[in-house]
Amino acid sequence: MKLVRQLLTLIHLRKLSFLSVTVGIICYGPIVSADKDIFVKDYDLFLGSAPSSNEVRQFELTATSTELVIGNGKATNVWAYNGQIPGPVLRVKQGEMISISFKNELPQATTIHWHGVRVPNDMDGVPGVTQKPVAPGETFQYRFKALDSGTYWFHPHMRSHEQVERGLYGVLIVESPTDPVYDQEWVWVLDDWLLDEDGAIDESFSKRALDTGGRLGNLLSVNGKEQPAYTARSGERVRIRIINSSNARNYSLSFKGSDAKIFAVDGNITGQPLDVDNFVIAPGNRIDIDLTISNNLNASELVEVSNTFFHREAEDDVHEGPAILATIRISGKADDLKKFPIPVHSRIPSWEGALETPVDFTYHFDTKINLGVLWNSGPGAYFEINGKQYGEHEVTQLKKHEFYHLRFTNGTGLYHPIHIHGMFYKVLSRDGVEVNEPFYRDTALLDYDSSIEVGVVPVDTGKWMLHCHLLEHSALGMMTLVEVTE
Ligand SMILES: [Cu+2]
Repeated sequence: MKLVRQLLTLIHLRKLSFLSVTVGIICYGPIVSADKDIFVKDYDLFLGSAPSSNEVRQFELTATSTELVIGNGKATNVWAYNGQIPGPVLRVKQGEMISISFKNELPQATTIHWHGVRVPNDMDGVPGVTQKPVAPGETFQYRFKALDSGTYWFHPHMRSHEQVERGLYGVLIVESPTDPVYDQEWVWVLDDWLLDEDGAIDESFSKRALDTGGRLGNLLSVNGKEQPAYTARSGERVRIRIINSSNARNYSLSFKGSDAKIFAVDGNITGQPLDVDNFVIAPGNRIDIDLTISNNLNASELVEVSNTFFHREAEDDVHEGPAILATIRISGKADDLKKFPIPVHSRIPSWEGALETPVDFTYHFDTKINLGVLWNSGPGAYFEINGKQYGEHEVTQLKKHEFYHLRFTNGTGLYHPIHIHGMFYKVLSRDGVEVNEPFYRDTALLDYDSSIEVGVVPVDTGKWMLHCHLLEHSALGMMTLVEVTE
């Protein structure tokens, strides 16, 4: 085994690339097949395995309609898990079994999707594919092992554009035995709300009424609060788990006056710390931040956390809420400084040469104007993948433990955050230019009129969704399925 591993490492380092090219020429075969096997092995090493545990963690979740104050305004009718926004933080240890008794007390059928979590296919919460919708008054038992540590979230996968927007989302945190201990840990769920003058949720949820650019709210919130205030001492190290639960809004964050580094994306620890400033947190994305509060700050000074992402389709300033998302007030000086290094993942596969492998599947994201709208038939536009709406596609067939090179192209002048259920992928290129993201993700932003290529190794069998996580687009058809078989 050791010899095999050494050989693989050698090929991996491309010391044998000349040899493989020669073999390729002699055999007239594809010269990349050997590399793909290594991609798969490296990916398995990256995933590793969860510590074993006999612990079963029980939770109860009830989706209800209730009254809550959103932002700092008046109470309004919302839909929420356990009557709170965000829903409860479910915190477990890697390797533990999670068992959730779910009850639907909404006026609509619903499901729960565990976003980014590798679950058995029948626990994935996709109605009509992995389970029956949970009708009003009904219950459903979700049960799965926490295979991967990190920051995840859960939300309905039925009429998500309405149910998520009304407040149905919660956080799943899977702790790793190797997580460093920070002075503080904060969980921030970012959302924007489209409220009317009375502070009530704008009710344009019919397909005809949907904003094809995506619903951008006029009130930005962190955990349902407008510009919440946190406190920390100068010199403190804070872990912030950030989740973008917005239907359509992208965020980029600035931590003025302090040092903030991203060390996990979509739950996965990165191969190196990343700058937070230019990282786009698209709908569905999560990042974990290592924040060191500057030592130069004095008591009562403020660190402002702002959103700097500008949506090109924002029509007027009603669509652009306040840029400041939260403030951190300095309450004094930390006595002792935490010195541990920012966590890094030491086994991020380089997948060198992945971009040169043939593209296995292309997904073209586009929109079609519905001319029939003039005669009152359906919404004004449909959103399609490869010219078809959800339900019209042939399911893409993938084999477990094979490497696939996927290409996504955007025929629209709109954003499409691409989410694939049940697997993590690595971005290989943007607009044909190779990029080396030192991490895996489950959601990536496909920008206006652009393309991205990704590499992926599915390891869990079943039918998995591949869709736009801009929830108005998925509602209007921009979803398809892949099926992973042995
Ligand atoms: Cu989209």
